[in-house]
Amino acid sequence: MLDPLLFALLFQDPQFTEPVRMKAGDGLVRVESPGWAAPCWHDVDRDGKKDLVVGQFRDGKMRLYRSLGDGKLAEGRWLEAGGKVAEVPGVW
Ligand SMILES: [Ca+2]
Repeated sequence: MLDPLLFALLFQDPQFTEPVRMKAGDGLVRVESPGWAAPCWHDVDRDGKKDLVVGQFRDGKMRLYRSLGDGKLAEGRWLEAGGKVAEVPGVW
């Protein structure tokens, strides 16, 4: 017997909305070359609202867009750890 969720995924046509350019502050959410941004939602500042974290492959840095609520994001800034821009080791 199939799990009801698996059944729904297998036998329903996926429904997608039109893509939109996400805004943050006065600009757009951007990724840097060469891409592979792997965006994800996580409540980085633990205020109960999920923030957008967008990585960049070069230097392993991540840009943080804090959620302001109501679908709005603050201008992006590099994610920091210990007062420095955080970098994921082992990335170009
Ligand atoms: Ca947050």
